Amino acid sequence: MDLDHVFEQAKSWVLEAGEQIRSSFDKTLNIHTKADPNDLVTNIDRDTEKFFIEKIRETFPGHRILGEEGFGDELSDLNGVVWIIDPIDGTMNFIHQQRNFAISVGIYENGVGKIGLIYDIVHDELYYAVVGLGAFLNEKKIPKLKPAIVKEAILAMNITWVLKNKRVDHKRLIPLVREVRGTRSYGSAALELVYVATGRINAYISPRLAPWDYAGGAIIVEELGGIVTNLEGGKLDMLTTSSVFAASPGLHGEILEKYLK
Ligand code: 2AM
Ligand code: CA
Ligand code: CA
Ligand code: CA
Repeated sequence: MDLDHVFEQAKSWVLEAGEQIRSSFDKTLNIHTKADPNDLVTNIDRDTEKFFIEKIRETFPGHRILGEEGFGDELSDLNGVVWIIDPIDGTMNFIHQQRNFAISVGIYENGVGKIGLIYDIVHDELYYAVVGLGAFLNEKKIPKLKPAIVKEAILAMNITWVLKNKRVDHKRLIPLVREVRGTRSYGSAALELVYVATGRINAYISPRLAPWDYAGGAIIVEELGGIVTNLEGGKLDMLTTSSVFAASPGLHGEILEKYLK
C-alpha cells in the first residue's frame, strides 16, 4: 500500500464528510433505534458510511471495508487492505448534544494497523497517525506519552460498568475507580482513545466495543507509546467485539497486574 497516497485520500474524505455532517445540524434528523431503544442511528450515520464506501470503491477497488452500519463488506479475515469505519462514533451525543462525537477510520494491511484518523468535527480537530511517522493533531505533532501512575491518573469509563451488568463482573472495576485521581465519561470511544493519546486522560476502559469503535484510535495511541489491549491484556480483535483497555506506558501494566487480573 502507498501509505502517503492512501493517507491523503483518507484525510480529504474525512474532512469532506465532516463538513457534510456539520451542515446537517440545520436539517431535520431521522432517528431510528437498532438493537434496543437506546441504541440509536440516524440518516447521517448511514449517509456518511455510504459516502466513504463510494469513495474507497472508486479509488481503491482492491481495498475492503468494515463499517458499523453494514454497507461495507462481510469480512472473515483481514487479508489485504481493510478500512474499518465508524461514520459517527458517539451517535447519542450527536443527537442530544451536537458535540462529543467523531468520525473514526482505521486502515489495516494484513491485520496490521497503518493509518488512524479520528475527526472531532465540531472542534475541527483531526487526530491522525501514520505508523512509524508519528501522530498529529491538525498539523501539530503530538508528543510521546509519558509514564503515569494510578494514584495520579484520570480514567475514562462509563458508569454502568460498575453497576450490575451482563458483560463484566461489576465488582472487578470498583477498586480501580476508588484509587484513581478522577474518572470521566465522554460517550465516544474514539474520542476517549485520542484523549489517552494526547494525555488529557491516562486510561480508558470499556468492557464492550466493536472494531469500528477502536480501530482508528488504537493506531494513534500505540504510535505515541500507549498500550491498547482487551481487559485481559490480550491483543485486540478487529473482526469481533471486544473489551478495550488503553493506557499510558507504565500505567497499563500497573492496572493490569494490580486491578484487572
Ligand atoms: P456509537 O455511538 O458509534 O454506537 C458509548 O459509550 C460508546 O460505545 C460509543 O463509542 C458508542 O459508539 C459505543 N457503543 C454504543 N453501543 C454499543 C454497542 N451495543 N456495542 C459496542 N459499542 C457500543
Ligand atoms: Ca452505534
Ligand atoms: Ca462507535
Ligand atoms: Ca457509530
